[in-house]
Amino acid sequence: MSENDCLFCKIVQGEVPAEIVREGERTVAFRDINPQAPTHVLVIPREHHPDAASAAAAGTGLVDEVTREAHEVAKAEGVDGTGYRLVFNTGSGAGQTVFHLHAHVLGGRGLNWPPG
Ligand code: IU
Repeated sequence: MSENDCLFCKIVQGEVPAEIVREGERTVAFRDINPQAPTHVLVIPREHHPDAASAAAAGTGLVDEVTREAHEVAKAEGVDGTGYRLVFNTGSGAGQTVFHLHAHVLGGRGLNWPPG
């Protein structure tokens, strides 16, 4: 499943460039173009789902898979030991701007709580 005009579908299809750090059968991980931490990688499913909630509700198993891949990225980036933050912005009020499920993997610096 892909959607016209979905930027992340275009990254999956190689139509928009991205610095890919990891690829799985059902997922792709690439560096965020506007990094908010020394490690800031986005993990997305190849299949288009607008957000984590809708992918979970569809019973795709993709939220689990994205989460597993995010942990592999954290290990590869060397931030699993100190800790990292996994964020699924869900809805525009929470700051979601790209409506294709993605997990932000943030690490490599101290992260405050609560987030802004
Ligand atoms: P958000 O959770 O939907 O706000 O996250 C979208 C992220 O996608 C955001 O951090 C952007 O910097 C990032 N991004 C990107 O990595 N490449 C792009 O071409 C675009 C956005 I547009």
